[in-house]
Amino acid sequence: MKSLFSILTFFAFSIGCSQPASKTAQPESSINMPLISNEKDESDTLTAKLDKGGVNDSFLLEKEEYEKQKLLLDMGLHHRIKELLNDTSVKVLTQYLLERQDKDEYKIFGSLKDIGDIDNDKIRDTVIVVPELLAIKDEDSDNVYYENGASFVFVNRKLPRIKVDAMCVSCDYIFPIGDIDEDGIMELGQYYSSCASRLKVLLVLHLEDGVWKEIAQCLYDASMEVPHFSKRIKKLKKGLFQMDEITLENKEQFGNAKRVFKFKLK
Ligand SMILES: [Ca+2]
Ligand SMILES: [Ca+2]
Repeated sequence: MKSLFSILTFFAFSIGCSQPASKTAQPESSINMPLISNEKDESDTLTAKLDKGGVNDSFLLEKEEYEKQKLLLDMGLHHRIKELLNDTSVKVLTQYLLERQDKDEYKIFGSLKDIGDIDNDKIRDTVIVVPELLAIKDEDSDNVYYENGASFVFVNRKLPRIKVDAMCVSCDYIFPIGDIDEDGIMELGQYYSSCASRLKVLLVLHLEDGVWKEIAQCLYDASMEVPHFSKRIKKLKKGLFQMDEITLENKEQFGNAKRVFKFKLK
């Protein structure tokens, strides 16, 4: 994937879900929301510190905590995101959310997409997109660097989240493709958008040892939208699936825009 992604560049931020909340969503009352006694006073104090130039580590921590508390009080924010705000292992981009609180696009952070029963427990699963600061390990140097990204987060806590190192993300970019290896968990397709480039990537994800792993990929050309990207990955039989790559480059190089790749998953 690294080689494919290296040809893409990342510019704009655009996170979204287009489908309405599922009936499986849990009520807001299930969240234990801490209270802020006087929000305005705290805001004024923080602003005063900023004016004095008192920006240091402790100030940033205080600001982060203030943003977190403000979001926890927001009834429009989905309870699953609030859980992540209280999870020290996840760094939700609080400022990103707050900057959008009064805009229409903010509604997506209160809604879910139903993507079917992924773990075969007879309960349909729902997914939401969460903006997140990601720790990414460089494969060559082993150094860790941080990048704004997002995650597909399932309301079903048994399913781990899927991290995306870009911010052009929509709930529609993740979709089930069937249980290819028939282990009881659906494999997922993912549309990976670089925001700016014509060439995107289609990925196949397989849940293994509690992590969604990329097991196959092909290119997606945004200028050739038919058929829809979710129709370009098919299970052929147990342990075998196909990906259709349709690009202008294929047409120029091989005389046919469509190339078919077959993969095994045992
Ligand atoms: Ca399920
Ligand atoms: Ca499977």
